[in-house]
Amino acid sequence: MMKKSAMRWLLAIASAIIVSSTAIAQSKPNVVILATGGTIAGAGADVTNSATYQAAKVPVDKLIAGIPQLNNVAAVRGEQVFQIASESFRNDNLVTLGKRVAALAKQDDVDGIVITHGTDTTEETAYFLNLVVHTEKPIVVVASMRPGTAMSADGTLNLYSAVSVAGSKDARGRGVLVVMNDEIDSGRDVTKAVNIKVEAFKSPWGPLGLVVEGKNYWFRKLDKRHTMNSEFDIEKISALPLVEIAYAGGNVSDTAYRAFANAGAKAIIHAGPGNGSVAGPLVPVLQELRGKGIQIIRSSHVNAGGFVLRNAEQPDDKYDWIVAHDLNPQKARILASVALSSTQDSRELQRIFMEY
Ligand code: DAS
Repeated sequence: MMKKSAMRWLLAIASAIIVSSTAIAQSKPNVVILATGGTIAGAGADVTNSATYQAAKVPVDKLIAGIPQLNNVAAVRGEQVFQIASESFRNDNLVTLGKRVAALAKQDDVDGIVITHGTDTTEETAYFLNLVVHTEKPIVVVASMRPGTAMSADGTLNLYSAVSVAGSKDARGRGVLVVMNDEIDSGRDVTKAVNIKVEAFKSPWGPLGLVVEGKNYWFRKLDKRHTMNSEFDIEKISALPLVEIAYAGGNVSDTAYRAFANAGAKAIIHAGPGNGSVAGPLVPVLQELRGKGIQIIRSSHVNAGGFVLRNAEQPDDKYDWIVAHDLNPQKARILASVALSSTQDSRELQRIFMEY
């Protein structure tokens, strides 16, 4: 018969363990992982296949089970929102994802959200969420350049870092973030600059910070409007208007621009060389399309950081055109799509391009 003192001692130990494990559980942030597909969920035939594989194969629960260390930084649960390669994202995928993120961000039992995504359009989704989700909570988009089946796969550490950042109090209020290759970038600025290296993502004006072994090191904050300070709200968006991108270099013709106009585009992003330059013969065509009510937005496809200055390359005031400021064509399309869901006024649109 165990002595009463020993029983009391055991009960005291047991209750201390329960209290401490509850405290630890409560001290860990709750992070939800929304999986959409991409290489981070990819699988190749052999460990040497770092570039030959099928994207969007591994389900979110398997991604989470593959990194038991996630439990050291957060209480994690997953949802499979889509299972697609991100080049196949449509506007309605953006709206569906945005509404799910906004709904989760409102929940008291959610401290941060991670979105696993393909690298091809990470920059578009991250910018879209930055514009339309009203929350201070960290929202982190994460991808990988190699499938989890490859040697030196980058997805495991990227996802661990992303969950760690999403559960960090010091990541709150910084806008939507992209965590890749130890960097914490702004969803507004970052773009996929190289399509075959692990160091694939670049922000023309630099990252916001670094994350190393689960610790964040911040260097700057995003100056442009975002999330809580955005005039756009996913809860007021049911569909995005059609905005198309026409890529222009030498020997450009008006074929694409006219085809987009005939297809009902509300705006055409002119992805021009240099300062969003417009070839002489194209100017009257864009003026004609503007006259039909289509917004013309001059962007630059220079890859290390475009910066289109209003009235510098073209008399934008005279033609009633818009400049995309430092947004690349694919980001300009996202902002134009969101902005056109609330205004058709070109002066208002130009304000929006300078503020977001
Ligand atoms: N096709 C790419 C995508 O899904 C694969 C990747 O790099 O994630 O964006």
